[in-house]
Amino acid sequence: MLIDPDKTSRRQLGQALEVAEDGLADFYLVGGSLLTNGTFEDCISQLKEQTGKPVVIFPGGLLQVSHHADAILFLSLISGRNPEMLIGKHVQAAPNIRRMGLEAIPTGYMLVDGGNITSVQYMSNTIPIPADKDDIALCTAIAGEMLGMKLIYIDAGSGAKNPISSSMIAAVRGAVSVPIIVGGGIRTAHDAEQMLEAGADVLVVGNAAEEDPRNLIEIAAAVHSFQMVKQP
Ligand code: 1GP
Repeated sequence: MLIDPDKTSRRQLGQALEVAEDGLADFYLVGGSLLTNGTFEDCISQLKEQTGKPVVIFPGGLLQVSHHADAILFLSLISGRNPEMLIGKHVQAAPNIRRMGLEAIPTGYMLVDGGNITSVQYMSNTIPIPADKDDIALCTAIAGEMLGMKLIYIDAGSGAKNPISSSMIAAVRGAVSVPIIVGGGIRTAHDAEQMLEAGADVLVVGNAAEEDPRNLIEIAAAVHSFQMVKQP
């Protein structure tokens, strides 16, 4: 479950957590492309108080670091050609992350066109991979793996109209051996099943859970029943 601290008050977070824990979310990602409320640190602390599940930062910017978290996705935006997002911000963030003792997980982040301009596209000043260009996605993922990325995150962006296609996930799955995270616009258990069948290892759900917690429960149930069948 992705939690955007700006959209989630303390009370809302408490309620969301109850549902997420009942619905068996496996872990929490926290972050956003643009955070303005100054509640990031509080949000992480509250999560750590109320759940035993991993709390992982999905940073949209340099200020999104906290020693309370379990780890941070150390994202390099490999689908883009903005040097700041490829390495620049990392140089600035690295000493801070090291000092905090926060686990940094090297993640090749690939932004894919989800049918609308998302905050991450605008804020990162990068062009997403066209949704029908599976070959570009798979070559980008291979390059990411060769560069040492431990995860590939294929994201259509928060609130994407169209989630990542099964064919793109399958193409990337066939090309890399590291785990694949997929997110952006996942709304139903059916979306989830198709993505898992195609080879996704982790699904990230934000908006659909905010809109109706039952969505998260259904999606989590689909993920866990898939795991039971495929990896009993
Ligand atoms: C965005 O992948 C996440 O980076 C989640 O997207 O909010 O559309 O579920 P949604």
